[in-house]
Amino acid sequence: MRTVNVGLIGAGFMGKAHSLAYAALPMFYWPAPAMPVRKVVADVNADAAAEAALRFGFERSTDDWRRVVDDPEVDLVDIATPNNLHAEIAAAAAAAGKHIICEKPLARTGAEAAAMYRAVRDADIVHMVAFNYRRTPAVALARKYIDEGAVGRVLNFRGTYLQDWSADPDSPLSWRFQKSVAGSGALGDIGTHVLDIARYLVGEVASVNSVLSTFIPDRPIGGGGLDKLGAADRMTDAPRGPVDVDDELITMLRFSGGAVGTVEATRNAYGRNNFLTFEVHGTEGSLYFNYERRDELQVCFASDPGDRRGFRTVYTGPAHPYGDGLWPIPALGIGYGETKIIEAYDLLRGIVDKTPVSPDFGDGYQVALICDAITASAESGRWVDVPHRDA
Ligand code: NAI
Ligand code: SOE
Repeated sequence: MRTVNVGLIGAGFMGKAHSLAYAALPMFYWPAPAMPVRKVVADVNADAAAEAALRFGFERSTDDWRRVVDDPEVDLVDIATPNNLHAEIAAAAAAAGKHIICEKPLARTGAEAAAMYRAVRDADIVHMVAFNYRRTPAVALARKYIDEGAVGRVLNFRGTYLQDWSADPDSPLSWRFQKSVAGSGALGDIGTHVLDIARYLVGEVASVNSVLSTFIPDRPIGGGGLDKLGAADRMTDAPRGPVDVDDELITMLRFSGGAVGTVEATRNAYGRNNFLTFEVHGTEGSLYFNYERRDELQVCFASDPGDRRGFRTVYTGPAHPYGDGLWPIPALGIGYGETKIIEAYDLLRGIVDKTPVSPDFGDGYQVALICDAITASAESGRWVDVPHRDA
């Protein structure tokens, strides 16, 4: 069986999730498209890199990402660093002819994403942006219902991504609150996941009318390079630094196909954890998904008898998208790890079959253009058109 040698850059939360996916992929999908080999892991923190090699099962470690990109043994570069490093690493990896998976958001701005897209477009490589939530089987099932016309013409998409890990003003000023590193706040960090799903289910976003708000203007400095996402790190006595990104996004959307929609995103909504939801209303029915109940897709059809009409629950299992490799009984439980295993599976299939994967850097670039338009709209208070990415 063919092997694909992986060079992972960034040994934090996503480094762990991606490593798990490479290890577990052949256990779930067999025969695997290729055997992923965890070759080398890099982290700017040498101790973290060495520890990751042990914990995540890599043969070697380094504190210099360039050694991963330049490594002749590496076939696939996996970018799991904070957002400010995505562009430079991706450009170097493309120039070295490596396949690339890059965490979301692809870039901090549309211009940065454009450069990344151009770097990979003409290279003979597979490139993927890690919007993994669209690979939740229930989300893929929603797409199937829409493609088959089961809900008719889509009229409305109502999406949210609500969390509460940064609601405490004394949780640290991690890289996610620094524009120079993150690019934006809730918008880029979690709003982009919903925008990806909106494009996946409904199509291109044509224009936006948006509000971006920052409610917690400063936070305690410290906590190191790793973002512990609010856990355990309440820092009441530390000096504080400015937050220069948004805490909250609210945007209206107009889709090219005529549908309308809204997206809300915040990491400060007490009681919400990974509340990534969408409701799709069409001329023939409705769909509802909530990641906190991710085995379930709620469906309602106009064709149901009037006295029986209402949402009913489909539990995803072997009969549904990606179900052949997952657990044998519906509702045994799809987890975050499974979405990353499916992502790795599709990526390796693309590499082996030499076929494009989705979402790719073009999709990541288009989402970055939507984010730019949202920022411009929030500044002007007006509707702003979203340009289509240049080919
Ligand atoms: P993290 O803070 O947990 O880990 C980042 C790691 O990158 C740290 O170990 C840090 O030392 C390392 N790093 C920083 N500079 C580096 C450099 N120059 N060279 C090598 N390593 C370096 O961050 P997390 O949560 O893993 O986020 C990483 C990326 O993944 C971000 O782009 C984020 O937006 C994305 N993400 C995506 C998720 C998804 O569901 N798809 C979930 C969480 C994060
Ligand atoms: C923090 O908001 C975070 O880790 C995001 O960065 C991820 O993209 C999301 O999947 C989970 O939450």
